[in-house]
Amino acid sequence: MSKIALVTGASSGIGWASAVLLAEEGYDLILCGRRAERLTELSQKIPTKTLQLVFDVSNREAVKDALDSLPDSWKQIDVLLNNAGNAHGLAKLQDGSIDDWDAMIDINVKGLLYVTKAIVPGMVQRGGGHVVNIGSIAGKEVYPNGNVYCASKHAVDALNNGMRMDLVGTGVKVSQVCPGLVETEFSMVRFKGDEERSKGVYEGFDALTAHDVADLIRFIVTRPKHVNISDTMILPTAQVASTIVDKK
Ligand code: NDP
Ligand code: 8X3
Repeated sequence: MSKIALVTGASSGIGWASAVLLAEEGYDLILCGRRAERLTELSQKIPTKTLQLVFDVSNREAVKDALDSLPDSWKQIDVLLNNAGNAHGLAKLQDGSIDDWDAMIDINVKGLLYVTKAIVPGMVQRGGGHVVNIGSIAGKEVYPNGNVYCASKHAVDALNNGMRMDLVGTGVKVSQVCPGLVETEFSMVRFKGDEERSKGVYEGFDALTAHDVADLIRFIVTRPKHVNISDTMILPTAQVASTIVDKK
């Protein structure tokens, strides 16, 4: 029987690259995101079977409806890649936008939980599966102006550890990947479409590519049954901490 992976945030960046590499490993893919046209474009590049689910992870009903709508032949999900997320804004707490805070908590934390709750009970019932959570270096340390984004990724770090404890003995693996600076649409979203500012984030050093991170995800999900890579951090060689990047 073919293996099935569900990727949230497959319409861009790390999620897109991971879907491509998981297909290379033979997985059929459930591609999730809000931008349907992007998912269609991606599905045309994937040689295995694909199914697209267009929903907002922060909308609890939409998550449930989307996952309930899966045909029976797609319900036995082997790998859940909890990747959808973004930073919204970069400002001192006293100057921050409450709408940005809501977005980050609702998408990065609650969205991850809603999707997990819809899929993990089935994995437990089947006695196997693998949840890979995309955290961040921002979930291991904080940096100035990163306040709520860092808090949301610290929450992912805690949930990753909590999930692994709760799922021990069920056959379900839980792993986290915490990247440093990866050049994707991330900064365009954070800076609300300001191209100049976004480009500046990745200037003067070789940032990670989405493919670099996807390659680590591929490694994690292809380990033997008795091996779980519980937590990882992947950084550009030029980066040693959130605020220490060797820019030329
Ligand atoms: P991108 O902006 O390129 O991709 C983000 C993805 O998340 C898109 O596919 C987007 O799809 C999806 N997404 C965002 N909001 C929602 C939502 N409400 N509902 C459903 N899907 C949503 O960024 P990255 O690939 O870089 O980010 C992926 C993950 O990696 C995030 O969790 C991010 O926090 C994390 N990360 C990124 C780093 C970086 O430097 N780039 C470093 C460390 C971690 P759509 O808009 O179509 O809904
Ligand atoms: C994304 C990396 O440093 O912008 O999680 O927070 S950073």
